[in-house]
Amino acid sequence: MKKFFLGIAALILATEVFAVNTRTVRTINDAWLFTKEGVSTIVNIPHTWNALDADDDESGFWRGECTYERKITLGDEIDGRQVYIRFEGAYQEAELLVNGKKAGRHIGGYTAFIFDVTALVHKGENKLLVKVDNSFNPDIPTLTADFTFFGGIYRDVELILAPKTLISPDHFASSGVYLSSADAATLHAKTYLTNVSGEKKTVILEQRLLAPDGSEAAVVRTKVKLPAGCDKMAVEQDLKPASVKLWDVDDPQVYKVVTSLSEAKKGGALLDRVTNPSGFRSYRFDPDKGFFLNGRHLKIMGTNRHQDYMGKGNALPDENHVRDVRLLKDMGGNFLRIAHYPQDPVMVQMCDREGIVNSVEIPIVNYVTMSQAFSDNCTEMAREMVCQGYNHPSTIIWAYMNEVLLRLPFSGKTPMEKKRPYYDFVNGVAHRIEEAIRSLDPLRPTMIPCNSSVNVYKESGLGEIPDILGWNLYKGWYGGQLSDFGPAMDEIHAKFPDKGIIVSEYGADNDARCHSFHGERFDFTEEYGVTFHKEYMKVIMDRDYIAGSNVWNINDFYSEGRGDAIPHVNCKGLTTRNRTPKDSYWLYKAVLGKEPFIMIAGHDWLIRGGDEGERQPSEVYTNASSVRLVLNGKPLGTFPAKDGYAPFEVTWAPGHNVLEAVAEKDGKTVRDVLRVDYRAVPADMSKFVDMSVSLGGTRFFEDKDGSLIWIPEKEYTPGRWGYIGGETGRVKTNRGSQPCTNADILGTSEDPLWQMQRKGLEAFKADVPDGKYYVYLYFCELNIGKDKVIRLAYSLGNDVVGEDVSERVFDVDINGQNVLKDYNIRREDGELHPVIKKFTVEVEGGEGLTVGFTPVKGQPVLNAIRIYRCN
Ligand code: GCB
Ligand code: CA
Repeated sequence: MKKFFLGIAALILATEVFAVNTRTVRTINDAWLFTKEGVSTIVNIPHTWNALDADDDESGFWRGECTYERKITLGDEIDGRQVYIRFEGAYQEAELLVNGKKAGRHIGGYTAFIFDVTALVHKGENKLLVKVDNSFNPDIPTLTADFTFFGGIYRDVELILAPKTLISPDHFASSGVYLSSADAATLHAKTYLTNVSGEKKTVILEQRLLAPDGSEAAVVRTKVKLPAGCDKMAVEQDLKPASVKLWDVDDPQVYKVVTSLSEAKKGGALLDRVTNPSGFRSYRFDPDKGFFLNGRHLKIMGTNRHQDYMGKGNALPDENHVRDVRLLKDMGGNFLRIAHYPQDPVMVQMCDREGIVNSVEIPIVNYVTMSQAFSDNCTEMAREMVCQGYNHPSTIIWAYMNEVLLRLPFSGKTPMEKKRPYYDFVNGVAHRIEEAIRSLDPLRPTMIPCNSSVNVYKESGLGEIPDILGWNLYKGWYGGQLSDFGPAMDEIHAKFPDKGIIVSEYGADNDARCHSFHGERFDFTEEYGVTFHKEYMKVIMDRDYIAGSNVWNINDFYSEGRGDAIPHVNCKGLTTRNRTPKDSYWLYKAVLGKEPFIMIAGHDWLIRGGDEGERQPSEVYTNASSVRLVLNGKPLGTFPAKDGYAPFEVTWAPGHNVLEAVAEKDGKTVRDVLRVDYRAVPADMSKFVDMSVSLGGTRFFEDKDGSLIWIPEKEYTPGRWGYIGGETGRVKTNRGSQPCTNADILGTSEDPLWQMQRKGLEAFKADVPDGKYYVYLYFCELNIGKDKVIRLAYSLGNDVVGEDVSERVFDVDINGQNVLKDYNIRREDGELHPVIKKFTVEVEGGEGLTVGFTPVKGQPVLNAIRIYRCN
C-alpha cells in the first residue's frame, strides 16, 4: 500500500514542480474538552453552550467565560513551515493559549481571526486552550438586540500550515488577495506577501483569472523582491481579460482567481497558493429610479437572515447555512440582507453562485456606548468584514448601525443641546466606520438600516452619512395600520431625496399553528402574516424609488427575551425554525418566482375543524391567471388569480378531504394537492364525539403533537354549542388593544391556547346527546400586574399596558352541580400557569352539557374547553 502512494507522489513531482510544503488547511473541530462552571464534556465544533437555556422558561441565558481544550500532535510537517490557527467565528471574545502561552485575543463574535502560533508549537503533543466569553461588555457591539447571543466556538477552527514565504493569511484574517473591478476591462489584484524565511527572496506572483467554464481569461506574473522579514507587503497587479461574461442575478457568472507564489529562479518551486471568487458587474442605486444591475433596472427583493436553527442555537454545520440561501433562491428572491452581522463564509459563496445580491453588516444594534473602545471595536469589525468578504461579486452593500437611534438616552422633548453630544458621538463612530470601509473598498456603497423615526435621522445628521438608507418599518404590526406604510415611505423619500432607499425590514410574527379567518395584528396567525405581506409587497412594487426590500425574516429565530406565540422566538419568519415554509413564503414564490407555480394555502395546516357544512375561506398561491379546484373529485369552480393569489371558499366534508388545484401558465400545467382532515362538529348533534374550542377570539390553534384542532368560539344557539355572555379578553396596549397576551406561559409549548381567554362568561353550552363525557376546562391567570408585562423596544410605545393585580374568584358548575367552589386560579395554580381541570360527567335526559360560571370576585375566565364523549 505504502509503495503505491509513493509512486503517485513521484508522478506528481515529475509533471508539476510542487514543493512539499505549500499550504494545507484542515479543521480541528472534533473532540474538544468543553468546560463550563467546572463541568466538562467532550464536544464538537460548531458548538454553543446556550442552545437549550435560551429556549427554556427561565428568563435570561447563561453568559460568562467557558473554555475549550484539546491536544494536537504535530510532526515533521511543521519543519520549516508557519503554523496558524484560524477561527471562523467565536462569540464574542476569545483568547487562545498554546502550550500555556498566549497566542492572541479577539473581540467580536461574527468575524474570523487568525493567530500565528509557529513560535509556540513543537513536534509532538501541543495543548490548545481557548477561553471564550459571551458576557455583556459595554465596549463590544452588539449590546442589546432582538436575538439571542449564543456563546461558543460556533464556526470552524482551522489549522493552517504554510510556507515561510507566503501570501499573508493574517491581513484581517482575509485570503490576503483583494480583487476589484471598476469596469469589465480590468481586474485589479492587491496581494499581501509575507517572508519570514530568514533570507530575502525573489518570487513570481502570478494571478490567473479563470472563466466560469474553467478556461483561462487572463494571467499576469510579476517578479517581486521580498526583503527578509517583510510582513504583509502589498503588490498590485492588473488583469486584462479580452472579454468577460457579466455576473447577474439571473446568470451568475463566477470567475475564479488563482494566486500563486513561486520561487523566481527557472523551474522555481511553487511556494503558496490561494484561490478567490471574482465577478464582473456594475450597479448603482438611483434615489428616484431604484436599483440598476449591469445597466438594467432590477427590483431587488428578498429577506433578512439570522444564523440559528431549531434546537441548535447558532452552532450550525455548513449545510444549514447553504440551505437557507437555497430557500431564498427557490422563493424567487434575489436579495439577502445578511443581518445583523457577518455570517458563515458559505453564505456569500452561495449568494455568488445562486445570483443573490447581498448586504453584509457589522453588529451595532439599538444604541452605542460613548467610549473610545466601543468606537475602536466597531471600526475594527468593519475592517474585518470588508477584508473577509471583499472578493464576493454578490456583495453589493456594506452596512452598519441597525436602528441605532431607537434607544435614545433622552426623551423626545429634550432640548437639542442636550441631545447633541450623543448624536455627535454616534455620527463620529459612523464617520470612522465610513472611512475604514472607504479606504479598503471605495467601490461598494454603504448603508445604515434605520428605524421609523425619520426625523431623528434628520435632526441628528446620521441619515446623511451613508450612501444609501435602509428602513425597518412595521406599520400594521407594532403600531399603526397597514395603509400607513406607503405614506411613510413617501415621507422618507421626500425627507431624504438624495439617498437610495431600501426597505431593509418589514414583517409580522406568525406561528404556523395559529390561523384565523379574521386575521388582525398581534394574533400571530399565518393569515394575518399573509395579509401584511400582500399590502407591503404592493407598495414596494409600485414605487420606483424603493430599490428593493428584505422581509424580516426568512426564518423564525431565537430571541430569548420575547414572549409571544412561541416564547423566546421571533416568529416573523417566512419559514419556521426548522425551515418549514409558511403561507407567506408561498405567496412570495408566486409573486417573485419565474417558473409556473401553484400551492394551496395552509399546506402545513392539515387538521382543520368547524361546524359541518361551514364555508371557510382559503386561497391558492399561483402566478397563473386562474385556478381550477376539485374537491373530493367534484369541481369547485374556476377562480381568478391576481397579485399571486386566488381566493376561494370551501366546504370541507367531515373527515378526509382531497383538494386539487390546477392551473396553466406559459404552456405548462401545474397542480397541487392538499389533504385535509376536517374534524367537524356534526350537523346532527346525536353523532357528537368530541370538540375542542379556543375561547376569547377568532383563532384556530392546531396542536400538531396531540393531533387536535382547537376551533374558535361561537355564541351559543339552541341545538348547537357555544358561549353565553362575557367578552373577548383583549389586552390593552398604549394605543388600543390586541387579541391576546404575549406573556410566556410556563411549562407548555402550546402557549397560544393559554394566551387568549373569554372573560365574564355565564356559561359554555353544547347540546350533546346523553352519555358519559370528559370535560376539560383550560384556565390560565393572565393578569400579572403592570410591572411584569413584556415590553419590546420595537413596539415604540405600543406595548401591552397590563392591569393592576386584582382578585378573581368564581364558581363553576356542570349541569347544575358545583365542580369548583371559590376557584382562585392565582392562589391555587399560580400566574401564567396552564391549568387543565378534567371532569367526568354523565349527561342524561337530553339535558346536554352546560358549564356555568358564577363570579364571586372579579370576572370568571375560560381559555379553552374540550368535550370528549367516552360512551
Ligand atoms: C427590528 C430589528 C430586528 C427585530 C425586528 C423585530 O426593527 O432590527 O432586530 O428582530 O425589528 O422583529 O422586532
Ligand atoms: Ca411556554
